[in-house]
Amino acid sequence: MASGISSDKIDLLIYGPSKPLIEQGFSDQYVLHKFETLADLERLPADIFGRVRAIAVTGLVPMNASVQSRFPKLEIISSFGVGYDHIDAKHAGEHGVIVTNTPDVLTEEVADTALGLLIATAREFIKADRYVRSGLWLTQPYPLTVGSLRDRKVGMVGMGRIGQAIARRLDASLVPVVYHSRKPADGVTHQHYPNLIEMAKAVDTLIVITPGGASTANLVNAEVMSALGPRGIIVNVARGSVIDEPALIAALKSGTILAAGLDVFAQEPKVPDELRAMQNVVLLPHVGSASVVTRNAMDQLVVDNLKLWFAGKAPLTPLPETPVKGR
Ligand code: NAP
Ligand code: 8YV
Repeated sequence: MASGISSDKIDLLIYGPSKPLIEQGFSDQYVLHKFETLADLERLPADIFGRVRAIAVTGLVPMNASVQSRFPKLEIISSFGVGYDHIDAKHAGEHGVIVTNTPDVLTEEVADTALGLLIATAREFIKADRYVRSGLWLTQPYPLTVGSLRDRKVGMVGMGRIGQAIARRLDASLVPVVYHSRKPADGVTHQHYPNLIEMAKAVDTLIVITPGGASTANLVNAEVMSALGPRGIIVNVARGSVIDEPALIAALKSGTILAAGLDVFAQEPKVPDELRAMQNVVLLPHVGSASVVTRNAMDQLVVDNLKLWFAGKAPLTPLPETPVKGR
């Protein structure tokens, strides 16, 4: 994309997967530089590092302290997605750089995905679809599923924006819900468990919807899976890092838990062969928010946050780690 003399124009780096709506969202007041990977970033002409004032991060590419510190004039990072475990927000805050994300506009879509994934896992929809396609239905009916929502109690791991939207869907489906988070969520009447193991003992289903990053790494571990027990179903729409993936594979193999529905993995897009070979898992390629309508809304929010900043106004969705002052 364009580079060269930018004088009074705003140099904006678009970093990550191609996103036409974001790339087309800026007037000729902006000079756009586009790079998809960290390796591409290394090939950026040296003079551009000193000119970039804004970075639009369009995917889960690393935006750590060492990448940020390459841009001495950086004012704002506008990131696509609500999760920001790929961005060192603390470093940005300490260096006066604002970081924005895209909360709320994807909440209902991700909640739909979580409920769909839970039902598909419990009622074996993907396996049953394969049964029809293979012609086996002509020989005998599909076996009754051991899993059902009718006799389940769900423990939400995380009860923020998306967790609450999932809980509303479960309430409507008459499925009892409790939750674990570090502190009780404002305005939520479901029972709160400060201790995840205690909650796992009290339920048979976990839906994981916390942020990723250090504070939640391997939060759902072998001990939690044992506490959940042999009827246990785990749905993860958070980040792969929140579940101890080798422990999950072992628990699924040994019957320590029944099944899992996973939208996210530890080393995306690599999914362990062992998981891919299992019949008691439903595997999605990180599509929680991935509809045209929701992704368009996320793209638009990335653009709006940047434009507001350069119009001298406060962006709509700054992170708590980088509060906007004086606008
Ligand atoms: P949110 O409103 O900030 O909610 C986060 C919830 O997690 C809160 O209840 C929070 O409560 C809890 N939490 C945070 N750290 C925790 C910890 N260490 N232990 C236990 N609970 C913890 O965020 P959101 O908008 O619901 O989004 C949640 C996450 O979903 C995102 O960060 C992202 O990783 C993931 N996501 C995935 C997809 C997808 O495509 N699969 C799409 C969107 C989002 P406390 O602070 O009280 O602990
Ligand atoms: C995106 C997500 O798929 O918002 C999030 O946290 O995980 C998803 O909506 C992800 O950000 C990809 O860039």
